[in-house]
Amino acid sequence: MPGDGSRVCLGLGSNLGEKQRNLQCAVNAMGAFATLRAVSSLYRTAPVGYLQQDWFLNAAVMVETALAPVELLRALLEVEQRMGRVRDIRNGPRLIDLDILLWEGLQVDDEDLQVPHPRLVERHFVLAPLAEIVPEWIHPGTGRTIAAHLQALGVAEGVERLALGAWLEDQPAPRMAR
Ligand code: PH2
Ligand code: MG
Ligand code: MG
Repeated sequence: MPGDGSRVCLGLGSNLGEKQRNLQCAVNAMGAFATLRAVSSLYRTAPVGYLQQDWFLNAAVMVETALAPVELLRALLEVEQRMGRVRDIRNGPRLIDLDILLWEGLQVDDEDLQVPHPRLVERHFVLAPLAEIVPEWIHPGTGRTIAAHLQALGVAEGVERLALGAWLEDQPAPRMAR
């Protein structure tokens, strides 16, 4: 559905199981309700918030979707669930985490959904991949570009870009269990 939806940036993260496959599987699953427009590199990142866990793979994508924000949130949570995500520890280990980061031309401040993502500007593991795909997008809360926010964070510690090229196509993603 080219051109008939909103442009939305999503953050992806995984630190359990086959991390890269989990990210690939999630992006594939999103094809049911969104069109992929841009994909960042993969990043190997040290855990933030809850430290007693494995390192993460993080990435960001830009999609176009005709869904409303709450509908997209529900669709992403459903992908997480169908892939087998279990929620226990806050900020703890996760098979797959799919977050709405930015929505072109829109801000949302509901109990269940805040866009832009409230912790976006302080998280290197989010800003580094995001700045690859939408460096010039303006954060509506701060008026600054994503590239400026990344620069403001300074030296990246524990955030390593992996030179994997087209990581999405590297291997076929497995089908999801229903
Ligand atoms: N996600 C969190 C908490 N901490 N740390 C890294 N490195 N990457 C994440 O995606 C991440 C995190 C909560 O969603
Ligand atoms: Mg998250
Ligand atoms: Mg999340």
